[in-house]
Amino acid sequence: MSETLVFLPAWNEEENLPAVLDELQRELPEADVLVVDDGSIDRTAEIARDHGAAVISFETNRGLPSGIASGYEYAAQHGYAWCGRVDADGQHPVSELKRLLERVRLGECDVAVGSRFATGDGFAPYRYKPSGPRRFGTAVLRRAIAVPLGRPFLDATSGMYAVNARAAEVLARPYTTEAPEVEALLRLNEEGLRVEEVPVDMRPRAGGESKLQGKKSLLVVLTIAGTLLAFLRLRRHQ
Ligand SMILES: Nc1nc2c(ncn2[C@@H]2O[C@H](COP(=O)(O)OP(=O)(O)OP(=O)(O)O)[C@@H](O)[C@H]2O)c(=O)[nH]1
Ligand SMILES: [Mg+2]
Repeated sequence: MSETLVFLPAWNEEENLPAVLDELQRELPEADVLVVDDGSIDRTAEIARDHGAAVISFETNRGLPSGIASGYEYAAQHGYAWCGRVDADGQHPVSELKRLLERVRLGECDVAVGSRFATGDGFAPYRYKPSGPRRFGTAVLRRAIAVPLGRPFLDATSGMYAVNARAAEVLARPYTTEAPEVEALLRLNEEGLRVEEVPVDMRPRAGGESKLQGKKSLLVVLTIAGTLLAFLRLRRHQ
């Protein structure tokens, strides 16, 4: 068994998964790979197995928050020292995850989050432009999240993570909102874990459909706002 697990939440990603799993094999051959197949009705699970990945399959779609918790839970239960998460749609270059994992392995932080919006180290500002309504959501979230964290955090919905065992345990607890990454940052902050936002490049989704469209994206923005409000109210009453 390897010391590192990389997991991918996946829902009907047969189109993108082969390239992502090949890239993982090429760039991070030492890592074990887990695909959390969330009620997919395509060949997601089969492709994952054919590529030698471990697979957790849910009968029906439980939603991304469950998929994320399951990935970290698997890492914690199997005693992995390090755990990475990338999307199954090809947006997260494995070479970038590798850099995040290195920082965590060196003990520079407990959690490294890949950021599209952070700058420095040769990563130019405005290199990634969210489209239409997402631009508004991103701007609001950026202002809101800085309040409970007590510091700026530019890409609070990024799913590209590298974490150590202690953080994996914290992230494995069930999520109560539709904004699991935002919830994760608040939780890590409460637990006093060191979270570093690391500039990375991300790619556009390679193929297939975004799971975050129309009504669903509005729901996410609303739950993010709700999560933050509930958090602030709770803190005021403590
Ligand atoms: N387990 C699980 N994974 C999901 C679910 N919805 C999306 N995912 C996966 O989560 C990752 C992110 O989903 P995307 O639809 O790409 O969301 P996004 O990256 O915010 O949106 P785009 O920029 O449009 O790609 C992908 O690997 C999806 O397959 C779900 O309900 N369950
Ligand atoms: Mg995506």
